[in-house]
Amino acid sequence: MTCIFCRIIAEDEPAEVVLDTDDVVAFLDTRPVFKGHVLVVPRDHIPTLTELPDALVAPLFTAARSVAAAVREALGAQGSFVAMNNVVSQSVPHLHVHVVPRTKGDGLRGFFWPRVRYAVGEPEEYAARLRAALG
Ligand code: DGP
Repeated sequence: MTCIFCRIIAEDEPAEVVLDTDDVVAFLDTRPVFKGHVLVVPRDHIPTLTELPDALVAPLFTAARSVAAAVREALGAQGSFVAMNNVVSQSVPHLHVHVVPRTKGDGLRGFFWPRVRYAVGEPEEYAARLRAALG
Protein backbone atom coordinates (compact mmCIF):
# COMPACT_ATOMS: atom_id res chain seq x y z
CA MET A 1 0.00 0.00 0.00
CA THR A 2 1.80 3.11 -1.18
CA CYS A 3 -0.68 5.83 -0.29
CA ILE A 4 0.34 7.44 2.99
CA PHE A 5 -3.24 8.26 3.94
CA CYS A 6 -4.37 4.68 3.20
CA ARG A 7 -1.59 3.49 5.50
CA ILE A 8 -2.75 5.88 8.22
CA ILE A 9 -6.33 4.62 7.79
CA ALA A 10 -5.07 1.03 8.00
CA GLU A 11 -3.12 2.00 11.15
CA ASP A 12 0.13 0.99 9.46
CA GLU A 13 1.42 4.55 9.98
CA PRO A 14 0.98 6.64 13.11
CA ALA A 15 -1.29 9.68 13.11
CA GLU A 16 -3.18 11.73 15.67
CA VAL A 17 -6.66 10.57 14.75
CA VAL A 18 -9.43 12.86 16.01
CA LEU A 19 -12.48 11.32 14.33
CA ASP A 20 -13.10 7.82 13.05
CA THR A 21 -16.35 6.70 11.40
CA ASP A 22 -17.38 3.90 9.04
CA ASP A 23 -16.59 6.09 6.04
CA VAL A 24 -14.24 8.82 7.19
CA VAL A 25 -11.07 9.34 9.23
CA ALA A 26 -9.78 12.72 10.42
CA PHE A 27 -6.29 13.28 11.76
CA LEU A 28 -3.83 16.08 12.45
CA ASP A 29 -1.81 17.38 9.54
CA THR A 30 1.89 16.94 10.32
CA ARG A 31 2.69 20.28 8.64
CA PRO A 32 -0.07 22.42 10.09
CA VAL A 33 -0.85 25.92 8.92
CA PHE A 34 -1.89 26.42 12.55
CA LYS A 35 -1.90 23.97 15.44
CA GLY A 36 -5.03 21.83 15.30
CA HIS A 37 -5.08 21.75 11.47
CA VAL A 38 -7.01 18.58 10.59
CA LEU A 39 -7.28 16.51 7.41
CA VAL A 40 -10.64 14.79 6.85
CA VAL A 41 -10.36 11.87 4.43
CA PRO A 42 -12.61 9.13 3.05
CA ARG A 43 -11.54 5.63 4.09
CA ASP A 44 -11.67 4.55 0.46
CA HIS A 45 -8.79 5.64 -1.75
CA ILE A 46 -10.54 8.34 -3.76
CA PRO A 47 -8.08 10.68 -5.46
CA THR A 48 -10.07 13.88 -5.93
CA LEU A 49 -13.46 15.47 -5.28
CA THR A 50 -14.86 14.69 -8.72
CA GLU A 51 -14.41 10.96 -8.07
CA LEU A 52 -16.21 11.06 -4.71
CA PRO A 53 -19.29 8.80 -4.88
CA ASP A 54 -22.65 10.35 -3.94
CA ALA A 55 -22.88 8.04 -0.94
CA LEU A 56 -19.72 9.55 0.57
CA VAL A 57 -20.47 13.23 0.00
CA ALA A 58 -22.60 13.59 3.10
CA PRO A 59 -20.36 11.52 5.40
CA LEU A 60 -17.25 13.43 4.32
CA PHE A 61 -18.73 16.90 4.67
CA THR A 62 -20.63 16.03 7.83
CA ALA A 63 -17.29 15.05 9.34
CA ALA A 64 -15.65 18.24 8.06
CA ARG A 65 -18.48 20.24 9.64
CA SER A 66 -17.98 18.44 12.96
CA VAL A 67 -14.25 19.14 12.88
CA ALA A 68 -14.89 22.80 12.04
CA ALA A 69 -17.13 23.00 15.11
CA ALA A 70 -14.56 21.14 17.24
CA VAL A 71 -11.70 23.52 16.48
CA ARG A 72 -13.86 26.34 17.81
CA GLU A 73 -15.13 24.45 20.82
CA ALA A 74 -11.94 22.64 21.81
CA LEU A 75 -9.18 24.98 20.65
CA GLY A 76 -10.83 28.36 21.04
CA ALA A 77 -10.54 29.21 17.35
CA GLN A 78 -12.95 31.90 16.22
CA GLY A 79 -13.55 30.14 12.92
CA SER A 80 -11.92 27.92 10.34
CA PHE A 81 -10.67 27.79 6.79
CA VAL A 82 -11.96 24.70 4.97
CA ALA A 83 -10.28 23.84 1.70
CA MET A 84 -9.22 21.08 -0.65
CA ASN A 85 -6.58 20.91 -3.36
CA ASN A 86 -7.57 18.82 -6.36
CA VAL A 87 -4.67 17.69 -8.58
CA VAL A 88 -3.01 21.11 -8.71
CA SER A 89 -1.10 21.76 -5.46
CA GLN A 90 -2.37 18.39 -4.20
CA SER A 91 0.66 16.65 -2.71
CA VAL A 92 -1.16 13.51 -1.51
CA PRO A 93 -3.45 11.98 -4.16
CA HIS A 94 -6.03 10.79 -1.62
CA LEU A 95 -8.88 13.26 -1.23
CA HIS A 96 -8.53 15.33 1.94
CA VAL A 97 -10.43 18.28 3.34
CA HIS A 98 -8.21 20.70 5.23
CA VAL A 99 -9.84 22.20 8.31
CA VAL A 100 -7.59 24.98 9.56
CA PRO A 101 -8.45 26.80 12.81
CA ARG A 102 -8.65 30.56 12.24
CA THR A 103 -8.61 33.51 14.60
CA LYS A 104 -8.67 37.18 13.66
CA GLY A 105 -5.14 38.52 13.45
CA ASP A 106 -3.57 35.08 12.97
CA GLY A 107 -1.65 36.43 9.98
CA LEU A 108 -3.06 34.12 7.32
CA ARG A 109 -3.98 36.18 4.31
CA GLY A 110 -6.15 33.98 2.16
CA PHE A 111 -3.23 31.79 1.14
CA PHE A 112 -1.92 34.74 -0.89
CA TRP A 113 -4.33 34.00 -3.71
CA PRO A 114 -3.75 36.30 -6.64
CA ARG A 115 -6.96 37.91 -7.92
CA VAL A 116 -7.81 38.79 -11.49
CA ARG A 117 -10.40 41.08 -13.04
CA TYR A 118 -13.02 40.13 -15.61
CA ALA A 119 -13.11 42.09 -18.84
CA VAL A 120 -16.49 43.51 -19.82
CA GLY A 121 -18.73 40.63 -20.97
CA GLU A 122 -16.56 37.90 -19.47
CA PRO A 123 -18.63 37.25 -16.33
CA GLU A 124 -21.65 36.44 -18.49
CA GLU A 125 -19.55 34.22 -20.77
CA TYR A 126 -17.93 32.27 -17.92
CA ALA A 127 -21.25 31.84 -16.14
CA ALA A 128 -22.93 30.61 -19.33
CA ARG A 129 -20.21 27.99 -19.90
CA LEU A 130 -20.51 26.78 -16.31
CA ARG A 131 -24.33 26.71 -16.44
CA ALA A 132 -24.15 24.61 -19.63
CA ALA A 133 -21.79 22.13 -17.98
CA LEU A 134 -23.96 21.96 -14.87
CA GLY A 135 -26.99 21.19 -16.96
P1 DGP B 1 -2.13 19.03 0.04
O1 DGP B 1 -0.87 19.76 -0.24
O2 DGP B 1 -3.38 19.88 -0.09
O3 DGP B 1 -2.23 17.76 -0.77
O4 DGP B 1 -2.06 18.60 1.58
C1 DGP B 1 -1.43 17.43 2.03
C2 DGP B 1 -1.18 17.58 3.48
O5 DGP B 1 -0.84 16.32 4.00
C3 DGP B 1 -0.04 18.52 3.86
O6 DGP B 1 -0.57 19.66 4.53
C4 DGP B 1 0.85 17.71 4.77
C5 DGP B 1 0.02 16.49 5.08
N1 DGP B 1 0.79 15.27 5.20
C6 DGP B 1 1.67 14.79 4.30
N2 DGP B 1 2.17 13.61 4.72
C7 DGP B 1 1.56 13.36 5.91
C8 DGP B 1 1.66 12.28 6.84
O7 DGP B 1 2.40 11.31 6.66
N3 DGP B 1 0.88 12.35 7.94
C9 DGP B 1 0.03 13.40 8.17
N4 DGP B 1 -0.69 13.38 9.31
N5 DGP B 1 -0.08 14.43 7.33
C10 DGP B 1 0.68 14.41 6.21
